[in-house]
Amino acid sequence: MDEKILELKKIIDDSDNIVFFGGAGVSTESNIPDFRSVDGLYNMKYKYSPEAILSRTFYREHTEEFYEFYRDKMIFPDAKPNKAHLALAKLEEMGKLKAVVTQNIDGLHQMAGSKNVFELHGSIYRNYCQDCGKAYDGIDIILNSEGVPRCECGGKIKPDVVLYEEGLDHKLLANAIKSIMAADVLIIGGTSLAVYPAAGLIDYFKGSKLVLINKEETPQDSKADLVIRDSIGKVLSQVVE
Ligand code: CNA
Repeated sequence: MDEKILELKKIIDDSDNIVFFGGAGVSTESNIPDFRSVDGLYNMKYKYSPEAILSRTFYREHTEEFYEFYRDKMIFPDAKPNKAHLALAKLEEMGKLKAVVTQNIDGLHQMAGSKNVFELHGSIYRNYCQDCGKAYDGIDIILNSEGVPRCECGGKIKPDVVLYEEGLDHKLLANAIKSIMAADVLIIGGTSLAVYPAAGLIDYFKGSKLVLINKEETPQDSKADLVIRDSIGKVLSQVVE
């Protein structure tokens, strides 16, 4: 086993108070593209950047185009949890991992069996009517509609995902911060740490070991006790059997 993987294994073996903070890179091995790596959404041919399309202004002014992109690029109905999601669920089951704080909206952590998941940016599996507030669970209502999905009352249905220019849910944010503050080990993985305020949450960590697993360099690498620049599924599946 590689030296760094052995070091991570020891950190995990020695702690029963771990929190994981992750992003889109956790799901690329489930074939969901992230925004920033070489084969991420940024490098595909779109008229606008993902951030522009997934903004509140764009949603309001070009709702139909928003949905075109959203159906095509944000919903992956066949995606299955990968080795990273499964390893994290296992660590929670073993009583070692206390929470997953994720920027992802794909629901794959829960699908893998994780229970305590803070979805900072919401979930594609929840939607609601902007007029009457009726909740629509699941992705079928979006996938089986054309153009702008409508509620039975006629109102627009909006996904319960946090768009750029929108704030995070206060209670959820406070609970995610609380879990990070209480952790002894924080493992950060599959995130460019470029999207705020989510990326700022790691500043609340006061524990003993900060681990960063990411394919590319991040602005926070220098703060970490251990940096592993590799695929997160490959790394976590080696340390969690
Ligand atoms: P990002 O900015 O796209 O960065 C992803 C990072 O992960 C990059 O630095 C990559 O190098 C790295 N990476 C990619 N694959 C792997 C891998 N297999 N192992 C290790 N590292 C890898 O994504 P962030 O999450 O940091 O950005 C925040 C945005 C992207 C959030 O608002 C998300 O909601 C949004 N997003 C979510 C999904 C999803 O739910 N799966 C998909 C695409 C974008």
